[in-house]
Parts: sequence; C-alpha cells; structure tokens
Amino acid sequence: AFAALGASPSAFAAKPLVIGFSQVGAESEWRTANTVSIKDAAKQAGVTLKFADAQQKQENQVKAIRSFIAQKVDVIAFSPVVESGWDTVLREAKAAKIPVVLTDRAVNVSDTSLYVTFIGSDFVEEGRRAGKWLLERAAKTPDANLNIVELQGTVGSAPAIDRKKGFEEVIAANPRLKVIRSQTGDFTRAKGKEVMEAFLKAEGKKINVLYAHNDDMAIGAIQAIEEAGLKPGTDIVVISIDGVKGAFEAMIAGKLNVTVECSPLLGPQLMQIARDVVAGKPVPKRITTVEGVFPAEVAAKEFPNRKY
Ligand code: GYE
Repeated sequence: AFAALGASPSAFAAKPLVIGFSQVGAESEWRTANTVSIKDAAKQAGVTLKFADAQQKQENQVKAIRSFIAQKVDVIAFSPVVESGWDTVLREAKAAKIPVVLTDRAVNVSDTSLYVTFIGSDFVEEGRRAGKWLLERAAKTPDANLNIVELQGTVGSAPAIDRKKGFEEVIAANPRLKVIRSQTGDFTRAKGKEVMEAFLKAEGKKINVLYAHNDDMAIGAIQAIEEAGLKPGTDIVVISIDGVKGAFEAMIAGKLNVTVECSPLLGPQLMQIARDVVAGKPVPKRITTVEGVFPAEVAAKEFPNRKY
C-alpha cells in the first residue's frame, strides 16, 4: 500500500527519541555498569543517545546540559555529581521546554518542577542497612569497643551525604560503636587506598571496622590493610556498598564482610520514562530501586546471579 502511494514505509515511521545524557564519570565499577546499562537500553529501545562523560566535574555537566538544550534534544537525563548548584541550568532547560530526568543521584533545588522524576536508590536506607549489619555483628562481641573508620564518597554528592547519615542514625543505638576517622576517597580505588593508608598510620591497630561508601574504595583500602600486615575481613571488618562483582570476589576471598546492594541497572527504566514523558503520560516524581544486602556467607552462592 505504501508503494502504491509512492512513499517508502520509513517516511511514516516515528522519528527516534533523542536523549542527552550527562554521566558523572568512570570513577567506579558501579559507574561503568551504569553507563553500559544506559547505552544498551538506548540501543534496544531505538533511542538516539547523546552521551557525555563529565569526569566527576559539575562544570562539565553544566556545559553538557547547555549543549543538549542547544541541540534541542527531546529529553535531558543526568546523574548529578553533587547535589547543589543546579537551579540556573535547570531553569534554562525548563525555559526551552525540555523535560529533565534525574537518574542515580538527587539534586537540591528550591523548585522541584525543574525535573520530572528521579530514578534511583534510597541512599539513606543503604547507609542504614550497613549500620544494621554492624549492630548485629557488634551484639556478638558485647565487651569490645568498635572503632570505625569511614571512607566517604565524593564530597557534596547525594550518596556520600545520605550513606553517612543513614549509617550514623543506626549505629547511634550502640555507644560502643564510634567513628574515629572519616574522610572522602572520592569513590575511587586509588583514593580509597591512599586514605586508608593515612588512617592506618594515624590509628594503627585501634581500627576495628572500615565502612566504605562504595566497593571500589573498600577494595583499594583492603590493599592498604594487607600492605600494613593486617588481615582485612578479620583484623578489620570491612563493610561497603554497591554489590559489584569485585566485591563478591573480595567476599569469597574472605577480605570483605558485607556489601549493601545498589543497582546501577537504570537504563531500561530511563528509556521507558523518557518515552512516557514525551508522550505526555503522568510519571511518578520518585522511582526507587529495590535492593538487598549480601553478607560474605552468601557470596559464593550469589556470585553467578550477579549482573554487574
Ligand atoms: O555507589 C559509586 C559511584 O551514585 C550510587 O557512585 C552512585 C555511586 C556508587 O561512583 O560506586
């Protein structure tokens, strides 16, 4: 019938949806899996994805968003490296009538109509889950004081702020649990190792527990602990967040005690939401990822099921 009308079928096909996505960077195993998820899901959905890597710098994200506005993409999506400082550029997107979808990390804006929805984990809850695991463990050694060192994520980022808060809230129930040092390791292995070396130098054998805001920093710190002649997982209990394959390997090797899951597989949801938004369908303001907790005891059994 198309041929009879003298037009090719493709002339009738809807034009592909264009999404501009500004990624934080490539700082961790989590982030790499997140990028793969978004790129694969775009391909699967027939979405044209304009992808920009900000190398952990907010100024690069602001530039990318402005360039997406100039290119008149259908939807702007981004994972904001830090929470604050987004009002101006998001107002520009709103003025250009381009909907903004947040993925993974939240923003702190006075006007929440500057974005349509936020898809990602509840980071406060992740911090609480890490704290609960430690409370239960501490109950088994009622006489010991437990000195904790904390490796924070990127300063000013939603996961660093929230994971600290949730953990503190829960461990406050037991006065024997004390955070004696807390510093950022910027979510990377290299920084995690470096800061842990400094912690060990300052506190030595006083350290009983390491709480790292992500697996990569924990894995870097594990190296530092070993180089200091101590046994990670035994001499120092190690707790982290994400649940990447590297964490499962470390648990199977007995060097990491528990990881709290945080799923990076947000791509398919993002594509669906972008379609719904452009189609004018109502979408929820907050879409929270469902996740679990994996202690070392289940690591070997769970490993084959891990998707990132
Ligand atoms: O935990 C960390 C990554 O924003 C949830 O960023 C994400 C965090 C993740 O670098 O590994």
